Amino acid sequence: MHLEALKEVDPKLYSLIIQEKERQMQGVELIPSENLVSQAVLEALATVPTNKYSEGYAGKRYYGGNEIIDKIELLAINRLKKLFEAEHANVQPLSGSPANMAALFAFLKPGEKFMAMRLDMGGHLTHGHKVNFSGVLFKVVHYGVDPKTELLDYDAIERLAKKEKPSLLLSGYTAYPRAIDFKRFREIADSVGAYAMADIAHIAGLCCTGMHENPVPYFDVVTTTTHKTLRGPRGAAIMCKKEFAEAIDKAVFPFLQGGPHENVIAAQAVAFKEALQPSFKRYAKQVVKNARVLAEELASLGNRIVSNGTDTHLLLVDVTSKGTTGLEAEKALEKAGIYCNKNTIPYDKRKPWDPSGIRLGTPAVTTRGMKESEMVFLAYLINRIIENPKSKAVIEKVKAEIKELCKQFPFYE
Ligand code: DSN
Repeated sequence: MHLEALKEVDPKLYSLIIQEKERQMQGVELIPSENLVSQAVLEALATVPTNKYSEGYAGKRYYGGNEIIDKIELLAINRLKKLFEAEHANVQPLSGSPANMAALFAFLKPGEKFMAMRLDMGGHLTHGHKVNFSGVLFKVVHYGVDPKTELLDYDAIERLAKKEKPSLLLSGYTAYPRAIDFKRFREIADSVGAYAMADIAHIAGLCCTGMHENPVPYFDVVTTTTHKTLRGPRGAAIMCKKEFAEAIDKAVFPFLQGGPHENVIAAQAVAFKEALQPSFKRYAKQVVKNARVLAEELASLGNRIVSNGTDTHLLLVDVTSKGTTGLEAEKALEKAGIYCNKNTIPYDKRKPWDPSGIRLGTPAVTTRGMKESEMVFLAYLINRIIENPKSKAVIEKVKAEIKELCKQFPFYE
């Protein structure tokens, strides 16, 4: 990183950024919603479009001087459309929650009903949780997973949709490890006259590479963040059918947001170009392979894996099967330089602040070049900590092993 000016102007902040870079490089990032952007994406983020106000859209801005910005934004839009075979794309949402807010408001009036997965079974706050705008401003009917298989039960979802007749059916999750049958969701939505919406924030990088079904061509609206499996800057996008383009664009601006962050949009354009390369397909394939191996190895060491496995980049481990809790495991792993997050498991008997599970994912470690053999080793180290969360000696030993492993996979030189 070339940060000479920052170092001179603000040595304190410079030092904190260097410390954070070292933390990222000396630890293993297994939070499934995180990734490591390329040097090119980082460079685009730190560029002069950050200086520009560009409320509005290409060709129709509320400020002068947007000739080049229009080209940057259109480059991002066109690359994203190509990546997902989208009819229309909006790259201005600042992050996932505003993207979902704009999409919901484009299709629903306050008080209208939509159907989505419960947060504690793998949904998201913006999928109708009562403390979130989505649960306060709309009527929400929640579905969950089957208590035995911990899988989506499409027949049960269809029965609920027929009974409740929602105006919109939302699929796509933050903690569901298995493949989603988007075609079935489209059919269910059609059978009750509901709009079909998907939030593919987690699996976008898998959807655009054929590693997961891509709902964009046949769903009414699809939201995504750009910083998870898609490996771009922290931001979001909405893709929709042409007929809904105006409603979506108006819901983002002027309804919800003001000036878009054009430096982020520039960095998105770079990430979308990267995702269009054959190497990104290989990356996504390895992400899924790594997650499968991590799940299998943890299972073979006696850990209960929710739904018995994974088809995606993430897995949920019920750590109570080893006598610890999600919070205790997360903290102990953190001390050893392994980052993950505590997570509820379906029908969790524990509370969200200290649930029964941890959520692990492979996007970031795969970006660093780790493969199946490293996943086997990581599973062994994770299991050591899960079995001994209170042992300082075990944590120190694992921390040293993690540091050694990370040295073999440098990323930002
Ligand atoms: N924070 C994201 C995640 O970790 O899945 C969802 O918003």
